Amino acid sequence: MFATRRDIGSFFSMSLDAPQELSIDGTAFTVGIAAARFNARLTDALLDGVTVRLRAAGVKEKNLHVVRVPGSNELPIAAQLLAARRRLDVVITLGVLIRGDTIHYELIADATTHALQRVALDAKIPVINGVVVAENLKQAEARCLGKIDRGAEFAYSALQMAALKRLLSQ
Ligand code: DLZ
Repeated sequence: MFATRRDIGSFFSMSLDAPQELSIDGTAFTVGIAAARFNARLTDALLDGVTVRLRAAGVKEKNLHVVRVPGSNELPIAAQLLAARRRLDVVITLGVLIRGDTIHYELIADATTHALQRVALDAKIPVINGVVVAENLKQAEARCLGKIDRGAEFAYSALQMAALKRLLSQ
């Protein structure tokens, strides 16, 4: 079942506790996923984490639409094209940006974050910002391959937002 109004309302209260995971039924959801190829080993791990969690929630294989783009910079346009082509409940964008010798990564991180918000608001479809921004490879690995399962977290955010969209579109 979708989360109820009361369940969703509870997300808006501030708390220092980690949010308790709700069981959200994803069997009716259609999900678009755009994943960068840059830092492929890490991005592929994020993609695995996301799809495992979505399937566990009941999202059907035929309702998972995955596209790949060169790097995180291309995620907003991919999200926009996905949103325009299909009737989606949510789009998840995945990338890994690691600090280099220049500020290039900061520019991409900023521009991508703003553009993803714009796509979401223009298309009226939730867009999950699943771009891991890390200071170094070790930090990125901890978030994509290690104890911190960002993929599962992004999938859970997507399920919550898909449920909210359905609820408020009724
Ligand atoms: C060029 C570039 C660099 C230096 N670093 C990353 C990165 O850490 N993560 C990532 O996803 N993409 C990177 N890119 C590629 C850009 O996102 C983009 O694909 C190119 O600038 C072409 O527009």
